[in-house]
This record gives sequence, C-alpha cells and structure tokens, in this order.
Amino acid sequence: MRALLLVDVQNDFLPGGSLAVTDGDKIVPVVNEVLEKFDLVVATKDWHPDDHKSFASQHFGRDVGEQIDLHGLSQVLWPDHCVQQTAGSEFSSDLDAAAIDHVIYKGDDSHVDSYSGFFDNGRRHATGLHDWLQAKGVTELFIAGLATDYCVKFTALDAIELGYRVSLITDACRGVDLNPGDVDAAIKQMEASGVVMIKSEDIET
Ligand code: VGL
Ligand code: ZN
Repeated sequence: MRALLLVDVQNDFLPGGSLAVTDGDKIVPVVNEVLEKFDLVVATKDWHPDDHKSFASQHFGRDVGEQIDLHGLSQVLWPDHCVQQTAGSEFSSDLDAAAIDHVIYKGDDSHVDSYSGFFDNGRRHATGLHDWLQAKGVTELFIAGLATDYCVKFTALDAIELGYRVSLITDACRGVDLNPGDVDAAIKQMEASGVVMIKSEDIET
C-alpha cells in the first residue's frame, strides 16, 4: 500500500507567513494534482505552543537564524510560527484539504522541536505517524511539502530508517536555504540514504 505524506503545507510557511519559504505557494497546485492519484493521504502540521523554545522571541538577546543549545540539542531559532489555533498554522486555503485522511501534529512540546513527522528531534516521543501508517498497511511513501531542508528532510530520513520505500516529489517541495546550498545538500543527503527523487508527472495513478 502506498500513501502520500504532506509535510507542513501551512500558511506560515507560505508567502505572507511568518516563516515564509520562497515560492512555497507554488507547490500547492502541484500537490492538489498529486492528491487525486492517492487513495491514502496523511499530512503533518507544525503545531507549536506560543512559548515554543524554537522561537527566537523566547530567548533574550537572541536573533532569528542563530543556533543555540536547547536541552543538549542544537536548535536553530525561528520567528514565531505555526502557533496552535492561529491562522498561520492552518493549511493553505488553496490546498484541497478535504482529500487528507489524517493529520499528525508535531512540535507541541515547548522544550523540543520536531522537524520529523515521526519523532521529536530528541527522538524521545513518536508522533503516531508510524503506527497509523502501519495500521493502514503502508509500505511506500511519496513525500511533498515544506521545507525541503528541514521538516521534509528529517521526515524522509526517518521514513527510510523505519523501512519505508520513499520517493520525494521534488516539484512539490521548496526549502528555506538559510545558508545557500542547504536545499541541494538536503537532496543529496536524502538520495544517499535511499530516497528516490521523482517529479509529480511521473507518479502513476
Ligand atoms: C519547519 C522550521 C521550523 C519546517 C518547521 O516545516 O520545515 N522549519 N519549523
Ligand atoms: Zn516549527
């Protein structure tokens, strides 16, 4: 069984959002077309409390983009984003969200970030995504969403480690590129781990 896994297609990652990914909105029509090809669709939502420690605003004298140590884990500081129950945390209104069968929430613990849709960055807690996919008999994942060099990458790498066959729909992803080259490096790292790079048009119905 195959499934489409949408990563964080939320307003704050789209132009106009607080952590806007360049051209993030360009993936939405591509995702909508791809959605029709899958019987099973699961989506993640970045879902932070307003005092989440990945927010630069929570650290006196620190700026967005700086790296800190957060309880022993390296943490990039972000603008406040995807705060629970806010408009920024909602799916893009242009996304055909009715086609989503299940939503996985991540990043809800103030003290640890969760880039992967499967585990928090400390790998202490599972989100329930693996259990859900297993219950549905999913062995093959097609991944799309934002951002290529953060949540998409860590989700794809965990999926490989958990034993899924993983394809990344490259025209349905965009990255942050905080440091230029980050997106290219992320693609290379995923490929080296066994993720297959495909285009949306190559997906069979
Ligand atoms: C993400 C940075 C912070 C992502 C989430 O969805 O890639 N990036 N939180
Ligand atoms: Zn986040």
